Amino acid sequence: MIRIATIFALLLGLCSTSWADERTQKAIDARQGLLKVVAQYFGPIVGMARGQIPYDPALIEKNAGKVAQLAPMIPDLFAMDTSASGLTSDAKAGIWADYADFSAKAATTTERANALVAATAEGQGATMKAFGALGASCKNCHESYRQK
Ligand code: ASC
Repeated sequence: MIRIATIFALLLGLCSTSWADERTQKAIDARQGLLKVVAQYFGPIVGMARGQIPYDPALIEKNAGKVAQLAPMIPDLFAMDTSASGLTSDAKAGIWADYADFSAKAATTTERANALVAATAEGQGATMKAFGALGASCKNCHESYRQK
């Protein structure tokens, strides 16, 4: 009887370990997916800034609006500290050491995405200036919190 109980306890331990890993991997997948969606909306504006695709302020307004909706989800999806999991990710542990700063950086991105939406009414110069500020907020957070 004791041996069977021991085996059950071991199996339960194995199951709960893999259950925890699965939950952690899902959190990592979700936040990586979110940032990929952000990049999908961001990408065409990069193309316009580089002159690779025609300037289209209506599309910038739409896409920047989507980024403004998505950016507040960044702190939500990084709420779980996965730094001790051993699972592969580019997220630096500093995110959870200073989650308030991480969240503030995401909030700056939201503000700047909204500013870009507004700037599309003011011409190409103002739009591209606002886009530069938005890109700088992405870069600023990546430099602090994303592994090279
Ligand atoms: C992107 C992308 C980033 C940002 C950053 C802006 O399209 O994938 O990480 O823009 O390069 O500075």
